[in-house]
Amino acid sequence: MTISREVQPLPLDDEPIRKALEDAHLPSLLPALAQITGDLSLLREDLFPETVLLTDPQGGLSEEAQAEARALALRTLGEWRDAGSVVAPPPSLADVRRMMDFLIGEHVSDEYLPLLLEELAFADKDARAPEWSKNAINADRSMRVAIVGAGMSGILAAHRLQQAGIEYTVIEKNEDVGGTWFENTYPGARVDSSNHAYSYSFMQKFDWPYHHSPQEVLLEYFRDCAEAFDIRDNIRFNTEVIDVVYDDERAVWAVRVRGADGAEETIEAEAVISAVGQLNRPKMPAIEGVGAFEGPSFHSARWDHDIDFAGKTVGVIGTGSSASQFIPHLSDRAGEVRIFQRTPNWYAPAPNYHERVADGFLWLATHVPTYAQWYRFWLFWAISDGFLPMVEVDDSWQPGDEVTGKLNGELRDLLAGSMRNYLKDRPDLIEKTLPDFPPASKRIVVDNGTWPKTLLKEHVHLVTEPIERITPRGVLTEDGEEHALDVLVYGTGFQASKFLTPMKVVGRNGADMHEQWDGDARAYLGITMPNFPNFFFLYGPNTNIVVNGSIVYFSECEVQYVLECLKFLLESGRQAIDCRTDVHDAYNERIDAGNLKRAWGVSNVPSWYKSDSGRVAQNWPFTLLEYWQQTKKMDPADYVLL
Ligand code: N01
Repeated sequence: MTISREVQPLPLDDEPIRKALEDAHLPSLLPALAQITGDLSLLREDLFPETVLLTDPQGGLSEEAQAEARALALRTLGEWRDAGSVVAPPPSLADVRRMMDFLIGEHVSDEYLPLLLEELAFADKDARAPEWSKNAINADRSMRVAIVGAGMSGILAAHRLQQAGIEYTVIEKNEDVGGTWFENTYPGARVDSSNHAYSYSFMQKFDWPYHHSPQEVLLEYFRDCAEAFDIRDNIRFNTEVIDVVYDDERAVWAVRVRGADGAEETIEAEAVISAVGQLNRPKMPAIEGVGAFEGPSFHSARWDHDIDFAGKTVGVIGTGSSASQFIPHLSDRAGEVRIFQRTPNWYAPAPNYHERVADGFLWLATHVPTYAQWYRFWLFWAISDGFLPMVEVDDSWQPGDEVTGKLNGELRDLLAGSMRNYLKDRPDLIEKTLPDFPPASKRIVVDNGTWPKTLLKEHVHLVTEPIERITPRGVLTEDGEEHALDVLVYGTGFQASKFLTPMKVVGRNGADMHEQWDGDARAYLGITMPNFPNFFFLYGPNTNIVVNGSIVYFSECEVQYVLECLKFLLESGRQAIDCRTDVHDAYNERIDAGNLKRAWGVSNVPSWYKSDSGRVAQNWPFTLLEYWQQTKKMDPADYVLL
């Protein structure tokens, strides 16, 4: 078990404290000190952060103010230790809000307070754990749940069901938990949101080694969670779901599965939770000749670790988030790299992208109670709803405009300035890499300069000529050049809008899920859809977040809602709930209108955010707060009760 949530006692010697404070994130540290001592006078006006920006983590504090804050922290920690290291009683709501206001340098709006308290998850209290149990409500009722997938969302759902005493089986096609973190083992794979936010609110890890940890660390975290939650025995590994069919008479789902030995079996369940993720099934490009290449070729999510790239000419199709992570690594090994880029990307600077967490920060996170949680809160704020206006579409926007509004223009200037700076001696590369579409039209790739630096290497070639076809020898571009390759890697993404592919799901009265969607997946709250009673999606349609927040947060909201639905079934004695069509349609109209006010909605740039029809099927266009509010409680009036 590597999830350290233990806080060690402070040493008697002040020196290690003084040393650690050099790496302190001061805006988070002072509220932590105020909390453990109960002394709110530590939140001094002269030490108030002015901004919440990832690029300015000390909140704009001057060097003198930072030194003053460190001295204050050293004194406070020493006195607190000498008085017995007794953590003050939990702060009042008013005091918590003062600490929050301090940390972000502005007034936290009242409506955010309950949400943020959940996210902070102080005092080992899991604020989102169900406070009820199945047997206490209805011990006789059969309530079996089948969860499809043991990735981040599936593990979470299993944990919550277990807490509520509900019987469940997780069906996982892989041999282990972890989902995307199990499958994507390409070199350079790491989480591009900050770790301290990309983790369960109730299972925060205080000792992340990196700000953006590599794949193996994330996989270990999710393995450890599965272990700690004691859910592994309920997971059927190496087992794939073939189809899921609803029995109208009995209100029971039949989940047909195939094990590793090819044997099929049917599992019955009163409810099904799909936790299969959006970015799971690799997408091969619609290019003539895919499969014709005679050398080794593979998709980034199926990395071939047996290949020795030394001295080889490697071609890569795609420049999305995956390719932007593995190409720099390939360029360190291969003799030559040819990158085939169809559309350029915007790159967001993340200065600590490859940095280890500084020793002092780590020390404080594991020695000062609540410091790690306050840092998570700071991140939550820095990367969440405050960022949304930057991708808003102003009324003045016209198709073809390079920005969607004033703030989007400022974002564009920032991102373009960073790229121009790196490539200042190569106008040809600036020309090829700077997009002519608004930032956030498709996913912004996170980077700390590694990408442009890779492009500057002599043996790396960025090919922007469109691909005509793939040949036995390599890639033929439309200018007639055949790029001879030894290895071809497809960094071409996933079948994101084909939700639940290739599973077949048949609901009430024989309704087929994929036929009902007709290539355009929709759901109510991204969780339920008409004709599929007691069938719930996690990370379903329109629940992907583009700029604001961590997807773990969304899964926590979704699972909370699903649990509310199950509780309703137990309490009401109803067999099933089926989403009302009018509720579902009205909801989706609002979502569609919302997405048309965002850069990704109005832009015609290709991206996995859209289904084949061009509708944004993936993204949530509103605030995190709104999703939290909508999923907190289930309203029976939204459902046909069966
Ligand atoms: O896939 P993508 P990805 N001809 O779909 C190109 C998450 N993720 O695997 O832009 C030529 O973004 C395509 O070109 P274009 C993250 O959410 C997270 O990189 O469509 N090119 C594009 O360049 C991310 O957004 C992390 O014109 C073709 C590329 O292939 C999502 O996964 C790390 C083509 C596909 O890019 C998917 O990222 C990695 C064709 N026919 C990924 N078809 C984290 O750190 C496609 N392309 C958590």
